[in-house]
Amino acid sequence: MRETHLERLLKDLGLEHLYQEKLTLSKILQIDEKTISDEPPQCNSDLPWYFLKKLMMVNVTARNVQLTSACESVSDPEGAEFDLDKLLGSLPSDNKLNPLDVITALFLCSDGFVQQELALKMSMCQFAVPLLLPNCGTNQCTLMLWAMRDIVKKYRPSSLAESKGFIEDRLVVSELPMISVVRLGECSLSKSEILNKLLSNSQQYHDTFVHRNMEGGDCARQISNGLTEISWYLPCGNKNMDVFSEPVAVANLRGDIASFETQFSFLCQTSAAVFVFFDDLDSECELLTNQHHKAQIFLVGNHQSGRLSLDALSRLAKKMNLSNSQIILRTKQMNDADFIKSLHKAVNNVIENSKMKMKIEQMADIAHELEILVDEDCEKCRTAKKNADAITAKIKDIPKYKETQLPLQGETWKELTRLEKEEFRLRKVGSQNIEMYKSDLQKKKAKLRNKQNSSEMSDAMTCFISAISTPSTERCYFLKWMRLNLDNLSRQMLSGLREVYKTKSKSPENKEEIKEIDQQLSNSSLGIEHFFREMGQIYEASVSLPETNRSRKQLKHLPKLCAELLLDGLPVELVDGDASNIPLRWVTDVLSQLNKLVSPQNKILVVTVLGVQSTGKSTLLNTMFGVQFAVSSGRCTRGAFMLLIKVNEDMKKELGCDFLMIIDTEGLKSPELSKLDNSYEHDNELATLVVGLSDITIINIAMENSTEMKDILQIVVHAFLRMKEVGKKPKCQFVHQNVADVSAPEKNIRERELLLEQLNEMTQAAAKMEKKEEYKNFTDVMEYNPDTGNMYIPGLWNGSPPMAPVNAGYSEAVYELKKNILQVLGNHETSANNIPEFTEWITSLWTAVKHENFIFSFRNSLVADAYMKLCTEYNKWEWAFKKEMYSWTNTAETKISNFGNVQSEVSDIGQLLRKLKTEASSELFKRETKLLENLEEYFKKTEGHVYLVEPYREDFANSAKSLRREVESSVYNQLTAATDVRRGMNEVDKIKMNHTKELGDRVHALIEECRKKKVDMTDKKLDEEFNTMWDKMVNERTFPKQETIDVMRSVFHHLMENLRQKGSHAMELLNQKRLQDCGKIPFKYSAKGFLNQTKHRVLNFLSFEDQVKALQKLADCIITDCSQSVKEKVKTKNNYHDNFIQEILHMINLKLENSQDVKIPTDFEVSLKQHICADAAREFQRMHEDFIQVNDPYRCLCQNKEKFRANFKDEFHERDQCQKKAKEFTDDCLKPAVVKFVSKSLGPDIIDDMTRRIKFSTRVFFEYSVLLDLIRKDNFEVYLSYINSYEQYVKKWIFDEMLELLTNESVSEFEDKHLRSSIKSINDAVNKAQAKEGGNLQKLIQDIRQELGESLVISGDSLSPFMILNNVDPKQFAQWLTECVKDMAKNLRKKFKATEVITKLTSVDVKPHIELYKKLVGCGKQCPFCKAPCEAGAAEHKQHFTSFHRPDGLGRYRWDGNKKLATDICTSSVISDIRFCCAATNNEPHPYKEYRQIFPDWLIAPDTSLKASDYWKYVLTKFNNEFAEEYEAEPAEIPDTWKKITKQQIEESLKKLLGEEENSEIKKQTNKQTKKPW
Ligand SMILES: Nc1nc2c(ncn2[C@@H]2O[C@H](COP(=O)(O)OP(=O)(O)OP(=O)(O)O)[C@@H](O)[C@H]2O)c(=O)[nH]1
Ligand SMILES: [Mg+2]
Ligand SMILES: [Zn+2]
Ligand SMILES: [Zn+2]
Repeated sequence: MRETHLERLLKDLGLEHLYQEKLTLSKILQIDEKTISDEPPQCNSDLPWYFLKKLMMVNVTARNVQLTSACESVSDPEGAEFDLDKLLGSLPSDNKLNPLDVITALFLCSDGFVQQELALKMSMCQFAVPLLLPNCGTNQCTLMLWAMRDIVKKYRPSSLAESKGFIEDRLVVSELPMISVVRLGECSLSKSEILNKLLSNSQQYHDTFVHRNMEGGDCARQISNGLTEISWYLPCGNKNMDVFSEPVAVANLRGDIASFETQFSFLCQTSAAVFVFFDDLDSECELLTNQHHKAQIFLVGNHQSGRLSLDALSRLAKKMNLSNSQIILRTKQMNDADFIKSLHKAVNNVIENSKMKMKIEQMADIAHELEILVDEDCEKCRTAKKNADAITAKIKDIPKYKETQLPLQGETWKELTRLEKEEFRLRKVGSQNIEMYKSDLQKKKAKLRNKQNSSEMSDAMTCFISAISTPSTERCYFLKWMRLNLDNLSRQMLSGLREVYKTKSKSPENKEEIKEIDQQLSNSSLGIEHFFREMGQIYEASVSLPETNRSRKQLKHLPKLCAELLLDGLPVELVDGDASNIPLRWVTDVLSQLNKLVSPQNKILVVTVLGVQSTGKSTLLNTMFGVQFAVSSGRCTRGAFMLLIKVNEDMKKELGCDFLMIIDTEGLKSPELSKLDNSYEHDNELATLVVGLSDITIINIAMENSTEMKDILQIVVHAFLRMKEVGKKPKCQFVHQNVADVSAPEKNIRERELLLEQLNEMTQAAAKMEKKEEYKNFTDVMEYNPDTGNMYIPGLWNGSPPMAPVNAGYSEAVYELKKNILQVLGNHETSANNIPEFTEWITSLWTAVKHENFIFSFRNSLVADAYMKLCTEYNKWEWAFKKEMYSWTNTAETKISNFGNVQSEVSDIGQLLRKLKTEASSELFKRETKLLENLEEYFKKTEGHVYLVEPYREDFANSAKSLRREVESSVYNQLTAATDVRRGMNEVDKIKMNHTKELGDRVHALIEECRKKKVDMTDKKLDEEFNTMWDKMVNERTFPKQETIDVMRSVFHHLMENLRQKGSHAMELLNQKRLQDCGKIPFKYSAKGFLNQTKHRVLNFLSFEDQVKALQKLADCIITDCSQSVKEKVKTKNNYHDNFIQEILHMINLKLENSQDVKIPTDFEVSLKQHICADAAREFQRMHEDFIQVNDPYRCLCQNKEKFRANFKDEFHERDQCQKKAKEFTDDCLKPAVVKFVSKSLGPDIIDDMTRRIKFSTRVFFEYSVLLDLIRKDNFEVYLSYINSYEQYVKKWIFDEMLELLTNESVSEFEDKHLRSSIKSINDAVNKAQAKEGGNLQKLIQDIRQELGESLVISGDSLSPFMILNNVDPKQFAQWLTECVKDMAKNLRKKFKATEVITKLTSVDVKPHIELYKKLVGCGKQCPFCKAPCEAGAAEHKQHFTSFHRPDGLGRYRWDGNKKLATDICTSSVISDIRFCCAATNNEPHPYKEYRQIFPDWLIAPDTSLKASDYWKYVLTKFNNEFAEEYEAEPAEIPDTWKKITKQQIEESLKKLLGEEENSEIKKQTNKQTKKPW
């Protein structure tokens, strides 16, 4: 019937499926809803999980597993009546469970690793652990040897009390005497309770064994009879406290020995003494007499029970040959204390005298003899042990072993680390050529890697790798065995050293000694992490081999192995604390394998801990998450370890991640200690990395060393400040440990304020060091709430170790902390990183850390990505803004142009302008607000890492504002200009109108006259009549000439205003030469003002001649641009407007401001402006005169003479002129208007189309595309023109590229669209006008015009000839008009198709290439050293940056002495100790490191990848001679490593930069249907 017992219980507990399947570690460690819920258990099936949850957090209350609901339901309301039955009824019901049953059931349902974990945690709680586990299903029991393997305890036996030494041992291998306690028959004494009392010292009682007076202890045991538990008493070396002065194991068999003979026999064979408890016995008791005992038997009877037959007892004693001392009776006079005293005496006696000591490991043999199972007997466990033993058996001397078997991680790896860091830091470069030096370092590195590769893999590593390639369970056993073995090997050595280290480090006087010990500690430690570290090195070295290499291929699978282990919950070393480095390639590949294993469930959140050495960081994490980071007193964790914890489905959504990654770190050293070995740097690196990686950082502060903490906080604050700067927002949680008082939180308010004060102070100090003085408070650096950001945790031990259990308060507080942390993580302010992103963080953080100046060195492709996304979005908004404003302005302009010709609600054009300006402002405001809102919305997103670009947010907001300002001023200018032009035209129009009217009158008079003549009027005659009339009219009328203005004078006036702010010298220079005389010969700068400025020439900088050349080049460039712009203006055939010259002057100013490499001498500026203005003035004058000429009323009249004549004749003959006039109207009025409309609208369309393509989407992609195209051409001349005339080059490039992309069809499609729309508005207008009753042709046309007033500009001038028509039927005219318009559309369409794209591009109003250029060329600033263009995306940015710095030689820099082109690259120079001179430093040498003092708005990030500049290295290497010749210098000395860079590599990497986006772009575009292939 027992079977059903077990089954029933398991079912009750909901464990039945696990009996076969077994519970695994990853299952109990995973984070699920129960983790953070405080719900008490509701039903029996909750109990095991409740117990597990508490136990895993080492909570001593874990065994109190009862359903609270059972008690609550019977609790009576206040004042209920007395009811005896009810009171009795509320006594324990049989629904309750004995804790032992729960424990037994759990052990039965767990795999070996969970059992180990259970036993370990139970022993930490000072609970007895199962020694023999019964299985009432099979009637067998198992010796739980494996389960107890993990328990290590430290104690001090009396022999060491003096010396203060101690013993640290794994209990299963300690030889200890064991005392067993068993029961024979019924017994009224609770032997468990008595044992507890025996083992507790007087101050503190602890329930080691579950006993009947405990909660649930009285419930009938269902499956735990036969359970034998074991516990240990371990002394602390204090006579007053120790119950026993020597260690002793205590076993306790549950149940009657009569039923559990096997167990009893086992105990008799293994114990030093067996205490048999009984109430009553029979003298024949064979059970006792038949045994062949090794153990001394004690009989313990309870005389108080009254059932004891003394007679039988004495007979039995005789039979068994027992002495008096072996019989202990609880007599009537005895109380508990007395009774326990006598027991104590007996036990003490045994401990002191017995020779019978046995390791639990040895008990396995006895178990075998008794056919007791041993948990270690399983096949997998045995093979694993064999494998592990094979490796560890060979270890004799740890340092030597490491040298021979794990050789790669030794000095070679450390040396590699040194080289790597030097490559980034360039501390020892001295006066050498940087690039040569770097090249040397790289060669040295390659050599070391070669050396690593040259040796065969050691035996140990071969065995190790083959053993971890076994299936999962066996591998886990193997690793555990390795850990146990290695730990056993090094423990003695290490625990001693650690203790010494701990004491010495408290008073670091003897520094050398401490350093020595530290070194020894690191030398003598050998754990599995060293084997994995070696694996990493083997892998890293193999990666430097060619891909086809055989051994590289063979090692390819290593990362996957390691990834699997990580998934199994093994802590994997992230930072090697000895070498102080991360094997980046290894870690990256492991993580990417991990990603493959778990994708798409690959989101992780990271929890890390930082704090002083040995302050219980690892303990805290272990308690919190139930994991097993190495824990020990004294210096223990080295470097940093990462560990994965699964998040269960039910919590994934809440936490927003699939895994938690826990990172445990090496304790930071106190300043005293760090001074010894300069580990300050190491600590700093580690803290920065860890904070950078974490989503939440636990700052562990142990109260007793809060002063030390203060200094360490400095490091932490630095790390946070750096993260703030690079855009990561880690959260932090301060944990104050060893705060005993319950009132701590209140008492600690003051404490907290103090902490915040200190943090603020430190923030200021750190900010100063990082040159970020704007940070004044800790809260500026991160979100920190002193109230919620602090947790107080009482001491770990309740009492003094080793006998102290873990403090329940500790466990509870840690649980609170855990809930708190999970809750903070669950606040989805930002979405969790996925594994590749996390890897990216590791890489970029670590590379930046390797640089000295972290903040400026940090570059992260995630940030770059996020920035790019933001740019792309912003560009879209910006373009939408501009486009809408274009079309608004178009309409407004049309309104102005039509003013006077169509009716308007305002009578005065000035009023119209004011009205439009107001409208413009509100339009702009509306759109600016929209843009800012978009930005706001964008930053609210949680995905896409928007928080990373938070620092750039202001740039974009400012850009939006400046965009508004810019567009506003340009719209105002445009409107004003249009108004002014219209005003001018108004006069002319009026005159013309009068003329036409008069002419009309005269023509009609003439017709009358001719008709009266009654003669046949031949055409000739009519002509003559008309001519006479015409001449007469022309003679009679006076035609006032339009006055021309003196453009030159006006221009001079503006130039003077412009130069006034430059001071009197400029004005003097301006007045020295007449503007009319300027600009007639090509501009040549004579450098008068320049000569006396340069006193000496300096190394590495533009020579005087070069500067003059540079100025000349600048001038040429500006002149070209300006004359281009003037030409554009002239082409519009508009009247001159003062705005024009102002625009030109503004343009010059901008360009001069942008040129940073040379100081602009005043005389240069003045003469350049004179030159350009004079030229422009002449052009504008001509334009102005042309305009006057074209619009001259007399000329216009004459121009239309023939038309008038024809009209006259038609009228005379009363011919039907409808068709003809309709055609004329169409051709003369509508067509130009339509063409103009189309041309105005075409530009934005083309831009629309272009910006959808990657290369024109953002500044950076544009730059990449240009570079990619350049390298494809790979032609010296092309490079040269790119480098030396960037603006011109890219302008042309954009234009060419557009021509390439635009086809005739695509463009005419856009045109067609607008054509159709304008035809539609014409037709609508005609229909509307026609619908109006009455009127004549003039009226009709006027109506049509009115209708079109906002969309098309139909010039009044062209209307003239119609004005004299009388007898045209409007209806018919309208009909014809519709026909003609149809024809016109057809013709125009044909014409559009036939016109070359290039012609269109140059004639459209908004020039797409110029607009694109403006958008893509960025701010136009160039790196002050190498001239690489800035690639910032926001128009208004505080800081310029670029990712493609070039060797200075490409920018004409050469060494003064030998004239060789320089190879230095800004990215390296700025971290070296080299100095530079230039105009900005007044030609005084200035350290590169402090370049920001001179160029504060440039950010030159040290090259983190050491790859970005490869592009230009390649170019200089390939065209070294050509450049040298061109620049009149000697060829550069090319470092060897440069020569290895190939064109393909560069092309590939650029393609990748573009390509990734290319794909996503294509995806995005599929629904937008673009017809052209990209
Ligand atoms: N008395 C006391 N001991 C503690 C407490 N917390 C941890 N310990 C013990 O302190 C020792 C060091 O704990 P660890 O968790 O290894 O400390 P750590 O900060 O990880 O140490 P390192 O990694 O070497 O810097 C262990 O023996 C712990 O049992 C505590 O609150 N009070
Ligand atoms: Mg630790
Ligand atoms: Zn540069
Ligand atoms: Zn810039």
